[in-house]
Amino acid sequence: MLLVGERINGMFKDIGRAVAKKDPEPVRTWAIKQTEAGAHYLDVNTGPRAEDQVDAMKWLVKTIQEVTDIPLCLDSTNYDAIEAGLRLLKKPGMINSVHADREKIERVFPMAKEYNAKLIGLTMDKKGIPKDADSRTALAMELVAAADEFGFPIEDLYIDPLILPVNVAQDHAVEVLKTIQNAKTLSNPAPKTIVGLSNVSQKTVDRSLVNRTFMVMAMACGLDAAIVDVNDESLMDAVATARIILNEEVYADSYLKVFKSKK
Ligand code: THG
Repeated sequence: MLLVGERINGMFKDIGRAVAKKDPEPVRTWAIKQTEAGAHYLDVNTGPRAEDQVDAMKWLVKTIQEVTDIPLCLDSTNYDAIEAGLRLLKKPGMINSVHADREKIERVFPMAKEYNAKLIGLTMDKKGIPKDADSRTALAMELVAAADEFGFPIEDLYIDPLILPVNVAQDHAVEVLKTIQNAKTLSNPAPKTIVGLSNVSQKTVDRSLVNRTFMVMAMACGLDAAIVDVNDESLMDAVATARIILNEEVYADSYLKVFKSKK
């Protein structure tokens, strides 16, 4: 399970403010905290309010790389900001994200290939996010076909079926789970799958419980990666336990300790 730390995102007030004022402290703190908690990548999102997205992305990437060696997942709808970030990366990173939309595909797949980056492909197009699993899977197939067309390694493509808050889009969650299963049938080798986990719990009363419950269900459907709150210990314990139950890790009474020591 590849875990991407979600916390360096302008959506959070402290990070939004840090980006606006170019105050490195909150960014450094969260880069270190997430690295220590076992993140494999860090999501980097300037937030919608940053005036100059290119400049904000460059500043974030530099600031983070001063305190951690783990690779970065550049999260933006502004491809110039993503490319500016890619140029500064010390290690091959991840692009978050491309839509199943011809114009975006033609811009992003060649860029991902050039910078040797992994790529997240969202199952949405100009019409938005479809509800049912079959429509989401059809968009995933367009992304798989694009990988083939542009000579992009399919195992570096992460299909994201876009989980939505369960309090307002309750009928989507089960469709997302089916899409995760379907993605594995699209090609051989198959693309990987990822979700932005915390979306599912937005504005619910016990976010951590909703997050970890959906997480283990998605893992049972074959999920490969997730953008998560790596500092949520109950989530990390659930991930470790799900790996045991799915027989991906050998059981020992000390398995939680083992999982933590691998960080
Ligand atoms: N797929 C992909 N990328 C993504 C998402 C996705 N990137 C962003 C997001 N979704 C995943 N990251 C987060 C980060 C924070 C929250 C949810 C998802 C979140 N934030 C608090 C909130 O909105 O309530 C912020 C409030 C605060 O504490 O300041 O929930 O799906 N590819």
